[in-house]
Amino acid sequence: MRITKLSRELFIRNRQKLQERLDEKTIAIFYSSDEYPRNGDQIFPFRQDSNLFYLSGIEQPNTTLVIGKNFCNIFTNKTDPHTETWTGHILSKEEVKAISGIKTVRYDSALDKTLDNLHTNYKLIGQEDKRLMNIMASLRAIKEPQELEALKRAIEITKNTYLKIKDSIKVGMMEYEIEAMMIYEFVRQGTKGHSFSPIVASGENALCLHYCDNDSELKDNELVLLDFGCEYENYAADLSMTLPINGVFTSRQQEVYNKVLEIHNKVKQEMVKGATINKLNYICIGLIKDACITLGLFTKEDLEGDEQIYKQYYPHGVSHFLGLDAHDVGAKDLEFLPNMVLTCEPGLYIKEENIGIRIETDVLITETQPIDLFALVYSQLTPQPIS
Ligand SMILES: [Mn+2]
Repeated sequence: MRITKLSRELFIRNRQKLQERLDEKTIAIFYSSDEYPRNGDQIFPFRQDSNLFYLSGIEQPNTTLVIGKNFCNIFTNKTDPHTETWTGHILSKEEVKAISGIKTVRYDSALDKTLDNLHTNYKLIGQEDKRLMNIMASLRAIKEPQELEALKRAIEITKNTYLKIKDSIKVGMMEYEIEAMMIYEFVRQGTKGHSFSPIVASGENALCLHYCDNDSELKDNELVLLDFGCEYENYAADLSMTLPINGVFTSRQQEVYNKVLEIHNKVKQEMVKGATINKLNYICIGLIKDACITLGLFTKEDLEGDEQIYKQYYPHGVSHFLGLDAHDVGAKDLEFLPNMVLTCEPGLYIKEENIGIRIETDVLITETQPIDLFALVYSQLTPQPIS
């Protein structure tokens, strides 16, 4: 079993924060992810449920956390030498205790009886409970120092990878060759891989927002849009960059790119304490509409006739929370507080001109100015600064 490098103080603190929000009469139950069969005797790679990891740090299946205001038990698999021969070490009770900081570790054979007993005096709730999930989202949105370190490391590795890719892109390469560089660099730098399916979208492929076939040839005079990030200690990076394949933008590509970059910078400045994703979307859509008019995609009169007309050029939102999930928990009306991390990702997609451009970086909310955690890569990325 994988053992997290994050220390138990984080998980102890996370549980305390949840316990402060639970009432005396409620017990919350968090289950680990299942192992999903792939084919034959193969299973998909195991990824722990994000809430269970956040509260315990335990990375194995068949784990259940039962937590109340003044109660905390964790249930795990009994160590079994036969299984261990084939699939590796199963954590002992002592190890679970050491990783999670939970004092009462029990085998999962005792779970049903424990829940039956608790049921008589408490209300038992699980991940289907909306209020509990809202609490988890508001807790997970604000990062503890150890979480920020993990996120920064994920971003650093993604940045290093991007810089290598940027210098090797050539006309005639296949998209999957770039995907191969991503996974090579991620694993070589000590991560388990991607935090989501990577997008390497050249030419018209960039018009499909979640394109991930990555099997086309990179052609002269076209752009390639990369949207990818690694996962480090279960924390996700998320970066989108768009480059001219032959190294030089056409003047039209440059014009559209500069608009997206300008919008990215403007929206990023609004990522301050008290703002919300809803507010960023509102600001971004205003900027997109103006940009579309300037770029000649539609006129002011067209917009007056159909205020949704911009959606064919910009059909997605500008930001999402980032953390244990690439599209992390956190509502669109959740007010920003220091130590939240969100993406900033405006784009423009012009089908008739074969242009799809998105610029996305990861931004830390602070007491004062937002900090672009990709700032370094960003300055090196810009093929030509806005004039
Ligand atoms: Mn994103």
